[in-house]
Amino acid sequence: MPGFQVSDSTDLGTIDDRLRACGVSRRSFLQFCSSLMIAAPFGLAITDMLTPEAVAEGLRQVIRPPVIWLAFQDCTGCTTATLQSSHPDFADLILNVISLEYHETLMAASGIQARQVLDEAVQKYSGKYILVVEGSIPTRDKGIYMKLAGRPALDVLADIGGKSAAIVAIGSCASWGGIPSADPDPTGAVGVVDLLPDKSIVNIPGCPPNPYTLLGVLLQFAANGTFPELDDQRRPKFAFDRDIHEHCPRRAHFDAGKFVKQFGDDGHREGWCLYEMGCKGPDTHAGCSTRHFNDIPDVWPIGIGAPCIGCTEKSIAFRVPMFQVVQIHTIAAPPETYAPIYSPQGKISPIATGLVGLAAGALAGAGFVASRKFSSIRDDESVPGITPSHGLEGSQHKPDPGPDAGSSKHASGDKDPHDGPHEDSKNGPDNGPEASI
Ligand code: FSX
Ligand code: SF4
Ligand code: F3S
Repeated sequence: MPGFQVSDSTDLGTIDDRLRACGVSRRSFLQFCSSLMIAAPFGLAITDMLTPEAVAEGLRQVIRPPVIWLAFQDCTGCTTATLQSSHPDFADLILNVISLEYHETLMAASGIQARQVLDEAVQKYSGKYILVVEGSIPTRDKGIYMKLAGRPALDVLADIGGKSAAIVAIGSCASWGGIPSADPDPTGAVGVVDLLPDKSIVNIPGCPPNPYTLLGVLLQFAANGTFPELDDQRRPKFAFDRDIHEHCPRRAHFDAGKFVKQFGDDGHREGWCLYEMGCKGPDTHAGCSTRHFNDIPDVWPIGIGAPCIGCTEKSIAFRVPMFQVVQIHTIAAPPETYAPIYSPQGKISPIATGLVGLAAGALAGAGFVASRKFSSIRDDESVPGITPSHGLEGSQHKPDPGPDAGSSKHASGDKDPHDGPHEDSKNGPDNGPEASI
């Protein structure tokens, strides 16, 4: 790793120096690196290495990046989520791997003393620090609705953001306005990217966002001087490339047509799907379903029985009423998703089909693994011993979606995600509970 280039780095020191000085055990740091690898298995340069030991070794040599953290119109949930953890070590470790130069909510100083700390940090690390912005920026009436030390937040962001090496907008408020921008939006709240479109900015939306995503982004920048690959909304792909619905533990209930109809009903107590309660999971890109908050299993909205409100999506959260049902655009519902069965020799009994399927599946699976290991042809996913013309290949990899598969049916405004299996869902979304935020 080339390391973060900070000329006056002697007082920052490497992460290793800091861990030693603070008496952080090797075991704690390894656990931290393991968590990071689980949170970001792909798409983050620092977790491309094979083992937590290798990641830890690489990170130890990295110079702690200087970070200035500004808070504008926010609830401080972003800071709280970052520092709140069931493992006390986690919060400590975050503060050990970055050099937090200024964070007005966490620091003891206030008033003129805090202002001096900020000025000194900006001057000392000008052009080299990472600015983390929490909260939205009010723009209406020349930004008079929020001032820091007598200066409108607009000016503070332009000044301190302009001198930074890069900016991380943490939370939905800083990414695109968030709650303060909800109708009627009295302050004209916007995100950082609206005001500094030419800066290098990463958005980590979420209300609150996942702390591991922030940490991964900061560490990659510190280690390589780069940000991870971003999507078209400047969100790191490693954390936002899939939607909640793809990995939701209630997905089996969605597929089976078992929906909660009312909070507290039997389906709700049984943990059924919250789609008809307005869950925005099918339209929301985030990793909450697999990376729960505070390191506590099931601590995330759907895990505690609340529908996802789409807090990471600019076009959904605080825009679409909380209990309004979303349309299913991107997936087909059963039975359309079941792979077709091909029978090259006429009719086969259902039992025989099942047994042959099991055996063929095992063989094909083993062959597939072997082919991935030994094939020298890039993207060659053929299964040894099974010719491409055999029906099995088609059913394994390229199921015929059928004429109605995909989004066409549901994009037409059909309120119910299922036509077939979902017989008990007589309440269309329009009959369900309706409320706006
Ligand atoms: Fe916004 Fe952060 Fe929501 Fe709160 O401070 S993203 S209101 S959880 O936490 O800015
Ligand atoms: Fe989970 Fe919501 Fe999808 Fe239901 S609609 S499976 S609760 S993400
Ligand atoms: Fe937000 Fe939905 Fe996750 S509301 S926290 S994206 S489950």
